[in-house]
Amino acid sequence: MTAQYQSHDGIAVITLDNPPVNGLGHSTRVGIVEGMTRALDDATVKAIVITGAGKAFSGGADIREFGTPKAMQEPSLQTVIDTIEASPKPVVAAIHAVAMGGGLELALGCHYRVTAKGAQIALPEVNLGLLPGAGGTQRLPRVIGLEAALNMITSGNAIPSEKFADTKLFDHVASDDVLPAAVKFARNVAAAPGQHPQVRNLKVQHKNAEGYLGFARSTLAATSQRFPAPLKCVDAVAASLKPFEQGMKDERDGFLYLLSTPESRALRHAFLAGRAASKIPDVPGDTPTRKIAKVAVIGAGTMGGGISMNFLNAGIPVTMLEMKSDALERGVATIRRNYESSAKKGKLTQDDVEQRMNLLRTTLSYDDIGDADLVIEAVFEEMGVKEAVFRKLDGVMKQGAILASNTSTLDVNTIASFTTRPQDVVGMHFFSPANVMKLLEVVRGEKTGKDVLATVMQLGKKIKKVAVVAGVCDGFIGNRMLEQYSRQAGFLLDEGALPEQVDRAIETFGFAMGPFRMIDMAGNDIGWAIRKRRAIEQPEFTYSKTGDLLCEAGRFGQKAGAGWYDYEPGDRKAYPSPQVNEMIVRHSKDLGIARRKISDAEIVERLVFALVNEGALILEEGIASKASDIDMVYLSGYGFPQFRGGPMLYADQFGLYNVAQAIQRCAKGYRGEAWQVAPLLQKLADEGKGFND
Ligand code: T1G
Repeated sequence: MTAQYQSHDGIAVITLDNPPVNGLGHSTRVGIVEGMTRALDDATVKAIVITGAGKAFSGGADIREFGTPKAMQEPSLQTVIDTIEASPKPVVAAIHAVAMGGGLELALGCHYRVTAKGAQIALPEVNLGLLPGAGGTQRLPRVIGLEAALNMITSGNAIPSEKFADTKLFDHVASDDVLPAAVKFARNVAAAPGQHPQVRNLKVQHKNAEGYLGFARSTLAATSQRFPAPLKCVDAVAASLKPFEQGMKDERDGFLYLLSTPESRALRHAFLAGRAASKIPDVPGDTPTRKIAKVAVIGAGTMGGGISMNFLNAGIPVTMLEMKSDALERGVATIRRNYESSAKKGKLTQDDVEQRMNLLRTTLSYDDIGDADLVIEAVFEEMGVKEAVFRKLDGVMKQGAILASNTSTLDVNTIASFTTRPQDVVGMHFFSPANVMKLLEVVRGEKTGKDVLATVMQLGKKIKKVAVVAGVCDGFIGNRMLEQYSRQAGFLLDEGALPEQVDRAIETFGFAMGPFRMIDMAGNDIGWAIRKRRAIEQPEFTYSKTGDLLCEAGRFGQKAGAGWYDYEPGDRKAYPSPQVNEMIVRHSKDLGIARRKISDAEIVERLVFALVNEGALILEEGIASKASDIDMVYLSGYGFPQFRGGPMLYADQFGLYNVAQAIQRCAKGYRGEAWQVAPLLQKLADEGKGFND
């Protein structure tokens, strides 16, 4: 049972005990009801305290249970809360650390609430595409008011409990251990005469509820087009103005509606996927990690500077090494400029800026970095340069230092072979701008030590990155899939589409930026270099020639003032280019292709399923250990729409049978050789399964 029962000297204590965060899964719900029954049957028990073991009072309903029969199996959370609220003996919630979602709703069903100072409370269901479904939208407005409740519920933000010390949400704020304080409080109220308060009997007062709710709706409508939950939250909170039972019914209807939406499935998947990413199948969770107290970064350019900032932000000292002092000065100046601009926006104080800059050291000599615990090289992307750096590092770095490469395309096993310590070598692929982008691909070499992986994954969390382990292959996970996506984007131009149509179609699907606007921003010469390399190494890898024609015309993108689109000086807006579109149409003619009208649906299908099919190959080859890791790569590093949960989850929701059918149709079309259904995709489709099952 994941809820314990004790009673002592007239006070029963029910302790939620379902690590890691006392999720209110079925067994915990059973434990609470059984505890309540024992307490009510025991005449010596005068009052009941509910508390949580470990690091939380409760993190809410068990997200892992959603979509399984247990989620709705009685006693439901609603039943548990009704049992508590109807108790003739007073029930006191003793809250510490975290009371979120269903956990806070459980406390709201109690007659009294005692909280420890600093405990974080929240109704974050909206972040999962849901609304509080166990009375939170009805009880919270009754204790803290309509506006404060609506803000908490639609933002999902965690708030220190003492902020509500003067409201009916809390009856007492304990300055130290909350359980003894709650037991003492329970003993006092047990002795008090009369009915114990029930939140449901309070009334919601607001001088202009309709006006306020209308304003809230229009504000939220502007920012939540692709997410149905926020507006449903407003509807549920609005129902708190009705009689309680009616309001509870409205809340239930809204919750059940949202539970079945693809957006909620996507957001719940992303929540669990984000936490699963740090679990590496063959690396035990208790693998000892190395202490990372000092970091060295080789290279003070855009990447080196951005990488350094991640560690400075986390309070870890960095020594940045360059070959020339003017490059170092430029690098330091850029870092300071970035911090100053954050300070101007109020994101940092001036003290924060100075504190971080004071953690930064620079040097021109490798001799100064030998005592760093981790060194990350961000030098020119050429194997010869990497070799020189790693041979040098092998000679100067202390034993036990981790030697990391920020390479985005080169073979980490080859890089490791330049050292006498391949077990200490790992890839840490940051994405530009490295101090902003959340994704960090941790590239595992054949000989990379398990403790090195465990250390880097733990460090990734500390520097607030989404760290995902990738095996060694060309492009790791993200870029390898992106190459297939880009190939299809080019082929669509050959066949009849234009850049602005392709971009608009995929941006309507939800991508932050379409392929042509994106490559114009990154630089068309990057793809050009890859295609030239492919032409030598893998001539069977064909591409549309339009990208080469563009580069031959010097149209490298925004940085050249012209790319797939035209750009005006000082204006980042992409204007469709008549010159480029004529070039595309002329190229189709040269190929003898009769251009055809291509639907937006086909554009989306070809681009997204190109990602999915390559993702299936990546899974098969073990480059990614789970489909949810691939989803995290695309959600956190490539602008895949959050409300769709990542390419692999999107394919699951589309149905892998249908995905396979679509790919087979593409294989019969132009450049069909690019389309072979990945064996794993076909296998799962045949079995009626999904990647994330
Ligand atoms: N259900 C299941 N597992 C959960 C969980 C939950 N609610 N919350 C956390 N975990 C797991 C998480 O996957 C990870 O697992 C471990 O706990 C530590 O999490 C009816 C319907 C509570 C602030 O949205 O915000 O109630 O990787 O790394 O940084 O109205 O977890 O160790 O295997 O995040 O200390 C609403 C979500 C649910 C809260 C702790 N509740 N959780 O943060 O640890 S819906 C939430 C959090 C609901 C009702 C509705 C945070 C935390 P593993 P962690 P942390």
